[in-house]
Amino acid sequence: MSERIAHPGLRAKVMSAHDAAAKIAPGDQIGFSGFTGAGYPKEVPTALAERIKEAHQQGREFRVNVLTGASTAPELDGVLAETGGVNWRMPYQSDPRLRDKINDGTTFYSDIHLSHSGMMTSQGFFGPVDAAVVEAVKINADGSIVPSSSVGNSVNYLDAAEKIIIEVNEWQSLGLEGMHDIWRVGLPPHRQPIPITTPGQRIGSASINIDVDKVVAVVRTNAPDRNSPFKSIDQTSKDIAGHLLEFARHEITQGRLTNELRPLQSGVGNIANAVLAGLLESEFENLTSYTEVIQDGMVDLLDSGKMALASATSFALSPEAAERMNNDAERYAKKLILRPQEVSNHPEVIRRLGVIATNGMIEADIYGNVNSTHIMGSRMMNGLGGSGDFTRNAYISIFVSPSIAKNGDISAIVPMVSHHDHTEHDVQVIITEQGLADLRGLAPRQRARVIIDKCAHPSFRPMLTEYLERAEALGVGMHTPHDLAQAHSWHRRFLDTGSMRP
Ligand code: 0RQ
Repeated sequence: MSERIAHPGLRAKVMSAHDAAAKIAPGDQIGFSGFTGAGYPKEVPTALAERIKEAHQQGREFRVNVLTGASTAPELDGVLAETGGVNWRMPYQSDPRLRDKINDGTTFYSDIHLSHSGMMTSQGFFGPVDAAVVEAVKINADGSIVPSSSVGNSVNYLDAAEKIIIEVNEWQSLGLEGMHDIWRVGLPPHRQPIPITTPGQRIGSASINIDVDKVVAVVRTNAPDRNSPFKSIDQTSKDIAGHLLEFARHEITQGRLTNELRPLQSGVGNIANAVLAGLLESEFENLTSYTEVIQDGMVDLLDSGKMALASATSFALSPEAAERMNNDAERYAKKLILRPQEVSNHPEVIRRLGVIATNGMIEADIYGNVNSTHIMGSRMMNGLGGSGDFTRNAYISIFVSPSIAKNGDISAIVPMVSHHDHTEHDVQVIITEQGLADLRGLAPRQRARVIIDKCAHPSFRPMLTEYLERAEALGVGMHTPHDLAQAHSWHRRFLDTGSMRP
């Protein structure tokens, strides 16, 4: 135990998850570690959920506010959501049970840019943080903690919290020590430039210094992260990846990129993994990544030598890749950096480095506005995550999606998006399996024709052209023509009939 908890005072605070959870009171606002299923506390949230359930059975009100880095896991978001005791949640989630509670109105959800979430907490915008519950690989002799497989917003939560609970997880490799780079952005008016000029630069410390007097409990755990296997890469994803790589080659011929490309950011999921797999077989060399999450494809690129290094705030690995990481963390720490999300997603650094950002979307409209979050304008899917941080500030901002969803009943290209996350001003390239729309330098009506021709599914193309021509004929304005009476008729039709098709 002294290897993992080297501070004697904190060793004396080791207790069960049940006893630790008892330190949390109804109404508390809790900042948890955790980002995309990595580095979240494994036992205290479940013990807290038990307390909440008991209270509810006895007719007592017990609700808490849950703040994290991003999505977590069934053992955190899932168990807490199930109790109906999550009052408010931010900034990102992807848990099915929590999603249901958000969509049935039980839980209020603030979908916030990931780079803003920690900063706004530190600024006090959400009120006091009562507790921080954070997973660590180890606690050093000076009380500082080595985070585990994500950093997320832990620094902000540990700084702001009145009481701290640390879970020390023995499943997490001690070799992760040295992979983290902890740097505090601080508060205005004393902020300094973030001195990162290349993705691999280390600017801070390997552990998070904390006020040890605030620690009320230390809990020992031994449990894996939620590592879900990746689906095998389907043809649609391969086609999308192919268009993206062709585009990169075109940019090289135009002298706007070199064979090293620029630091890559990619969202999570099947398409992102297909792009990374495509890069593995490509001619591109000496790649780098400045992103949020390290997924399998990136580890493969590092192993192959195609990628020189990657900077992120978290892992999102399959069980096999997580095992590889755990067995060989010390070696990977030379090529991988995990930073606070306030730094990994900071507009200043993203803009400076000239990141190429690629993210998934639910739908885009003919003018290039993008909806990443809402099904039919109302139902929350996951959240915006870091897509806005990167899209707005990228060198080239790209959105990818299959052209149709739900067996072809839904078109990903619609007359007008049913919810806006990324405006036409931020979206430069849209890719579906059908093709790639390069929107740079195009005015709205030009964009519409390119998006319809290149990205829409052939079965929806005539309907989109008809919409555009009708909107132009209305003559309300030829800059961004819309027929407002019909703009959401496709979504309405889907809600009425189960299909966007007439
Ligand atoms: O539904 O799960 O029932 O099968 O949405 O869609 O095509 O598998 O794509 O997993 O990449 O997710 C935008 C949600 C895409 C994701 C989104 C249905 C579809 C399927 C999933 P099923 P796919 P993906 C980095 C950056 C925002 C956050 C972000 C996302 C399910 O990329 O959450 O970018 N992005 N973060 O059938 C109705 C449509 C639909 C639709 C797809 N138009 N209407 N349903 N679906 N399009 C990470 C972080 O920030 C942490």
